[in-house]
Amino acid sequence: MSTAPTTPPAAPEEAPLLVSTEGAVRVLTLNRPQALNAFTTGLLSQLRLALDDAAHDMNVRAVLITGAGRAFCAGQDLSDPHIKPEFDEHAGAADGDPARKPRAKDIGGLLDHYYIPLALRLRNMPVPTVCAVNGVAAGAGANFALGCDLVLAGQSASFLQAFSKIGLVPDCGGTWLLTRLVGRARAMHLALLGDKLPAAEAQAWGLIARCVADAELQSEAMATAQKLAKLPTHALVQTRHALDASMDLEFEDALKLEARLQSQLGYAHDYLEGAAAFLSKRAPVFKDR
Ligand code: T3D
Repeated sequence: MSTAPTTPPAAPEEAPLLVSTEGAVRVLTLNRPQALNAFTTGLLSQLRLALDDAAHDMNVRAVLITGAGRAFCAGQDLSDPHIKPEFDEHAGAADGDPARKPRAKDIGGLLDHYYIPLALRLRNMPVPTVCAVNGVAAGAGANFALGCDLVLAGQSASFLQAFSKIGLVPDCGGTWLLTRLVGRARAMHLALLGDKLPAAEAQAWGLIARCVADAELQSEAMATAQKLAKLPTHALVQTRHALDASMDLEFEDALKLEARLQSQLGYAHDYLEGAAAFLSKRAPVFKDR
């Protein structure tokens, strides 16, 4: 008796996100190198859960995000069935045939459901975040990177607002981040043309903190994250809050916000520890989160 041939099960895709810990630094590595680490809904969900987990783990004092392979992230995976346009069936209509009409999908819904919670989760992390951009960062991949507190990029990395080339506007916080980081003229240049901005120019423009040699990127980024992890975490996070808020405040209101934050921080363990350690010429041990 013969049995019908069976199709071997497809090899499961490797974990799209790798999570590890070095000391007090949680490392998240986007891991879809065959698609330049493009975001699928699965990867977006895992990333958000991993950030939630880092936020709630009191042993974590900094998060480092990077990509596997030659790219950091090519933005939304345009072949993801959740967003790929479907085509109305039409007898004889082939690819390129004007009779073959794409059926619209709700991209805004995808943003509401996946990207907005992720971007907010990243921006409101209770610990500092570092991004090591190891190659091209495009579309939402670029803006996710730029949403981190400190962005380092390897010399061969580049940033591109790929949206205009496919008929969209910058998302994942791009409109807000770009204007604040590089000003309107350069934000418009990046957003309208969608050209690659090499890492060295990105540093010169003030888009990122540092461009380093490719071979040194991961060690530099880890050293930066470890350094942040030893600093007073809560004060760092309040610094992020004050700097972001300052863009929309009058000078006097910024002064008042600073005073209010110092009032809170001045009663906290880390300030008392920092001042005491300075006066007794020893290294401080910060604890607040
Ligand atoms: O629905 C929505 O769109 C809403 C969400 C929007 C947020 C967004 O992020 S929109 C922007 C989406 N991203 C892009 O438009 C970027 C598309 N990719 C590129 O422009 C180029 O790939 C890069 C400039 C990033 C890199 O170019 P290059 O020459 O180094 O690599 P490549 O040959 O173009 O790509 C290598 C492979 O990755 C290739 O697959 P293959 O041919 O080897 O099997 C390519 O198809 C794949 N890939 C690259 N980007 C994406 C992708 N696959 C799916 N989605 C991608 N975004």
